[in-house]
Amino acid sequence: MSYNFITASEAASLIKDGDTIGLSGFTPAGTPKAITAELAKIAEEKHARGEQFKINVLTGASTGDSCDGILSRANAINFRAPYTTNSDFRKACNDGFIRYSDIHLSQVAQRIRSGFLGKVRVAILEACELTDDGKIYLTAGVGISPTIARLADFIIIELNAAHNKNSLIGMHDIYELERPPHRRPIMIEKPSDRIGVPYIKVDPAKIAGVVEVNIPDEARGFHEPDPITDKIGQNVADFLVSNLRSGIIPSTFLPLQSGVGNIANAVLSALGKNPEVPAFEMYTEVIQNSVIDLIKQGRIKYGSTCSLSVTNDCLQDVYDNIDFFADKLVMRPSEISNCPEVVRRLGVISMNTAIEADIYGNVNSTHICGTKMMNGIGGSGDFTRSAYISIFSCPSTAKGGCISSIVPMVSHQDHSEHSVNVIITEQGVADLRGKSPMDRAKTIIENCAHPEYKELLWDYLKISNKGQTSHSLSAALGMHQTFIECGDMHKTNWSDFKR
Ligand code: 0RQ
Repeated sequence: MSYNFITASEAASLIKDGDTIGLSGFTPAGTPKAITAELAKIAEEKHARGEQFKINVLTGASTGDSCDGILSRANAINFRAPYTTNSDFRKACNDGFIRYSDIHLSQVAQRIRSGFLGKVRVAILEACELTDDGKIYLTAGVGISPTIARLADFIIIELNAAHNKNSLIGMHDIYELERPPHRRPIMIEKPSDRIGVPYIKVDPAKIAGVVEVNIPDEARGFHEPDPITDKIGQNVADFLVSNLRSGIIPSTFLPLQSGVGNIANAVLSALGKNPEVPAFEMYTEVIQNSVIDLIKQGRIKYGSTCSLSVTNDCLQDVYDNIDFFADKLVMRPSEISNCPEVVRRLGVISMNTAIEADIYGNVNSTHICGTKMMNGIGGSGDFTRSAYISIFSCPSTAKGGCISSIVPMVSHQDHSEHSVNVIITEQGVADLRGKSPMDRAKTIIENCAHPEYKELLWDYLKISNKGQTSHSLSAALGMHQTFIECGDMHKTNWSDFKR
């Protein structure tokens, strides 16, 4: 191969203070790992000499510790978009050291293309194969790779031998959208439709260096299922079955999207076990272990995703059995995997997790007590707004019961009452479709709030000023304020808040 093979440290030295770098991948899956770690070392050395070194980082979604963790600890990030799950990053961002812009994941590539996020100088792509004529075959995640590869001044490849290229080649469907007004319809009519090519094609001269590595993905494990997540999963499955029986969901079922985490795993597992649910398809942004298990059992027929965000043994299982999986999986760029146009056309049922929901059906997915960023909106908005049925689930309480996840008014709003169809906790299901705000308040308090908080919420309605959406503006965040002051929402006393 005629490329310039360099070390990760040499590659990192090509990146200058103030540069914007774009990374391949989506979640830790498919994200480069070696060069960002070297960049952190450069930052630490420069900072020790009193020199400035900070970069801007654009990604598909979250990354692993070797990007967000290491770079945050080295105080090497100036600006970052669009989503992260790293606790060191979270702290640095909430402490004001990182400028973080939380963007709907389907919109990141478009915003880069349109110049909203400045100039991408370097694209770092993790690949399993690279050809002399500039074909780049990605690994376990796609994200914004096609766009940054085209727009960056130069590209660095992390050629990662930990991935099995013989299995991966052919699993991607790479297609980049045109800029308006030249954009054409996205011709996906079912999750398995392919519209692109299995590689990114660039001018080989643009590849400034190739770094050979052998580093497994930094996949996150999950907690063992617990009775609360299992009950939420069961409630979601029962709700979907009731909609199947009534004909709202057709007998062939509809494609599902599911967010990341334990609740998502529990929901899919409950659906998989339910004999009334026919084998179904996924049109989603991340595929977790539970989806791979259900594909093996024949319960999921097809998975369209942006990444295989699975544990390494699960990924190895896919690679080892690629003859079985090849016609059941496709990985797409995030602007296609999460595209509202396609979600609306396919009738996707979206299932995401809330931090809190209010009694009228507004959902906060991102901020703790209205101020501290948790992770970000991810793809939840891409799917929710355009879904055939949009579902949010969460445990009815957090922090040992001291926080009610059902509150009078959300302390930060990501998804509005206009987009949220159903709220589900371990307590039950609130179907908000076709209901007025007051109908919604009654069904959410009755079915989703924890019994310890129901009376408080009913009392809130009594002290509210009546209107289409009844509220007491001075008391609306009273449960949050009480938690901040006393550490327990149970102690809320509405008479403490002037009306
Ligand atoms: O904190 O870890 O300190 O105990 O939030 O909560 O219950 O473990 O649930 O890991 O599934 O995360 C919404 C954050 C849920 C996630 C959120 C505290 C709680 C705990 C985590 P501890 P759980 P999860 C797919 C689509 C938005 C983006 C999205 C998320 C921690 O699902 O980021 O859906 N979603 N993207 O104690 C204070 C509350 C709380 C609370 C929970 N009301 N107040 N703390 N917590 N509720 C992803 C992609 O797009 C790639």
